[in-house]
Amino acid sequence: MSSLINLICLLIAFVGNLSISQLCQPNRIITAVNGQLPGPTIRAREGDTVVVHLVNESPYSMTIHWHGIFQRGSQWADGPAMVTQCPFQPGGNYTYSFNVTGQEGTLWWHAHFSFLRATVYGALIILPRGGAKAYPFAKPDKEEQMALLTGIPAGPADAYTINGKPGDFYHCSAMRNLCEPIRKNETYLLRIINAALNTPLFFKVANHSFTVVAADACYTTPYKTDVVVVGPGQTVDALMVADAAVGRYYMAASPYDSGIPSGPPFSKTNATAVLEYAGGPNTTLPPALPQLPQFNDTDTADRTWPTVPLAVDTRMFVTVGMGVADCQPEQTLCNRSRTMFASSMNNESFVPPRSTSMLEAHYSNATAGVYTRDFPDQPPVVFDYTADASNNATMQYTTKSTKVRTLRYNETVEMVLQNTRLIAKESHPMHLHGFNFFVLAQGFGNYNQTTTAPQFNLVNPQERNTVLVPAGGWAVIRFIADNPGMWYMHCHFEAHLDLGLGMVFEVQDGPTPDTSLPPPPKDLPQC
Ligand SMILES: *[C@@H]1O[C@H](CO)[C@@H](O)[C@H](O)[C@H]1NC(C)=O
Ligand SMILES: *[C@@H]1O[C@H](CO)[C@@H](O)[C@H](O)[C@H]1NC(C)=O
Ligand SMILES: *[C@@H]1O[C@H](CO)[C@@H](O)[C@H](O)[C@H]1NC(C)=O
Ligand SMILES: *[C@@H]1O[C@H](CO)[C@@H](O)[C@H](O)[C@H]1NC(C)=O
Ligand SMILES: *[C@@H]1O[C@H](CO)[C@@H](O)[C@H](O)[C@H]1NC(C)=O
Ligand SMILES: *[C@@H]1O[C@H](CO)[C@@H](O)[C@H](O)[C@H]1NC(C)=O
Ligand SMILES: *[C@@H]1O[C@H](CO)[C@@H](O)[C@H](O)[C@H]1NC(C)=O
Ligand SMILES: *[C@@H]1O[C@H](CO)[C@@H](O)[C@H](O)[C@H]1NC(C)=O
Ligand SMILES: *[C@@H]1O[C@H](CO)[C@@H](O)[C@H](O)[C@H]1NC(C)=O
Ligand SMILES: *[C@@H]1O[C@H](CO)[C@@H](O)[C@H](O)[C@H]1NC(C)=O
Ligand SMILES: *[C@@H]1O[C@H](CO)[C@@H](O)[C@H](O)[C@H]1NC(C)=O
Ligand SMILES: *[C@@H]1O[C@H](CO)[C@@H](O)[C@H](O)[C@H]1NC(C)=O
Ligand SMILES: [Cu+2]
Repeated sequence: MSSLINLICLLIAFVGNLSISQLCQPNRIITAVNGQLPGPTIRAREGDTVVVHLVNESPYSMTIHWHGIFQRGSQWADGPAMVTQCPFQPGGNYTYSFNVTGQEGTLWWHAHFSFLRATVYGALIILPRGGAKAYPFAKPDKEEQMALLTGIPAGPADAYTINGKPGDFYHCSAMRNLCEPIRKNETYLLRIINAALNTPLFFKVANHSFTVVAADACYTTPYKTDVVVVGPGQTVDALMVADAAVGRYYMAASPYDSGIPSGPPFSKTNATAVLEYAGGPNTTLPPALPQLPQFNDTDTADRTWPTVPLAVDTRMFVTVGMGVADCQPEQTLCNRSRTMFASSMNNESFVPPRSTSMLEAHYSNATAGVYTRDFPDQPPVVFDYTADASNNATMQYTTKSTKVRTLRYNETVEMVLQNTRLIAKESHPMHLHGFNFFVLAQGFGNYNQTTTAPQFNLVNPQERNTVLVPAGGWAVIRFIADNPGMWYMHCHFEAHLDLGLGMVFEVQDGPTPDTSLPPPPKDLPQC
């Protein structure tokens, strides 16, 4: 089958009086895309070219990230502000163009500048070339899949939402969140996206179970479960058979936080939508409720898949966590204590450059003053990363920097992501741009190579673009650096990203034009 060009136009604008008035804040004005929350779903088939024309009528500078798209040959379209491009200005417009090749399933798009992704996001669905009948699992009856997003608008007091609405369990929600009626015995493909800024979520449907078939647009060995866990940035595709009694059921999303009791406060509410069978009796009885796990139910959250490995060229051991840093010159509010909260990887707290994007600096060999190539492969000291006793001022101290790790084209990288107990106990959903990685292992405590490496599973890879590094624990990932360019790796908690929990891989060109970074588009926004 031939590929298509999908031309999509997105208008980013200030919108008032959207259904957002349900979120306990009547008449709030938000930034929305095409007047919708979530923004429009982009549907393509594998091999298609997606061309998105953006017109920015909001008062904010903007970039859009196509979360999980590899961007091979279109590196300039990845989107993170100051890493691959300067933002485009209010009143401006920009056209992103990229191919969706070698990926199928559910991805999404979101703003990648400041906190704008709270409302500027939508689903990006890639069907097989042959359409739904080419899925590697039984074709669902319902071709029209349900794109679900759980999101939380900025602000700690706000609600969780499913498709932009909080549902029945908030006093302020005037309107019931209803799905399209479903039909008895039909199979539905649910595309679950965690678009929340800062919260991993449980997802359940009362009296129904799922067969998980994909995660982050990678097919998985199918497995049955009655609860799905999704970290911010992650997606899960799950089949659901409408095999319960004809009636009404809640689907619900509730927070998961393994960091209790030292994590930051978060809302322990739940977002719901009502799932109704067609042809049921007309009733005012409340829908059936699912039994949601408790927010600290680590056992449930850890029912994950096994893993994979390959030969390794570069091994990195990287601590991820919170800390403090010296006040920066521009932070006048920070005078008194002379330090401020920061977060870091291997004690390097990432600061994006201001004058030009890192990809432009890389391309033009003009990196001086933009970034340095000394991101370390180990933390500065080996210590008991997860012990309460390590949480002292010396260990918390980090420095602000813009450091990259340079990789040869095609290098295989193994990275141990070790969470620390500094300041807080929090999980970190670590997202890598430009690649998928294999998750080799995950666990609690301090990582031990001797005991863990023999247990890496070589058979059933869990392949992802975002891995939840548990509070007080670690994760091991591997990827092949076969995509030249500048690729951001960062925590997908917006608050942590803002504090510096990120670094950038600089992947050198390969031997051929095909394996080299192409020149920037002529209309790439300038800073
Ligand atoms: C995208 O696909 C089209 C059609 O196959 C091709 O002409 C174009 O070169 C591809 N672009 C990139 C960046 O690979
Ligand atoms: C996009 O911007 C260019 C100049 O930057 C302008 O000529 C054009 O009219 C704009 N298009 C839209 C649809 O706003
Ligand atoms: C649903 O499937 C069950 C079991 O196969 C069958 O008994 C029932 O009649 C079916 N109902 C409908 C409405 O198709
Ligand atoms: C749903 O499941 C609960 C137990 O989890 C059960 O008590 C209830 O009867 C079920 N409802 C329906 C409509 O099947
Ligand atoms: C959601 O939370 C409310 C209380 O805030 C509770 O009554 C309700 O049972 C919860 N819903 C689910 C599906 O657990
Ligand atoms: C259900 O009944 C109520 C009144 O009892 C009526 O207003 C409503 O239209 C009915 N809905 C359907 C779908 O029949
Ligand atoms: C979860 O939190 C509750 C209190 O909210 C506590 O009673 C329970 O022991 C905790 N469970 C775990 C596994 O920490
Ligand atoms: C911080 O220090 C600068 C210069 O010493 C001073 O002008 C400014 O008022 C101070 N800000 C606060 C919040 O104390
Ligand atoms: C950057 O440097 C490399 C090797 O030093 C050279 O091949 C390339 O042409 C340079 N690129 C630019 C844009 O100057
Ligand atoms: C701080 O923690 C480190 C690592 O656990 C430890 O070696 C050091 O002795 C601690 N310092 C103090 C002052 O407690
Ligand atoms: C990249 O590595 C793979 C094997 O890991 C090899 O098959 C391929 O030829 C390499 N490509 C280049 C351009 O070096
Ligand atoms: C790793 O585990 C082995 C076997 O239990 C133990 O001998 C070794 O000391 C551990 N290494 C570290 C760094 O804790
Ligand atoms: Cu984080």
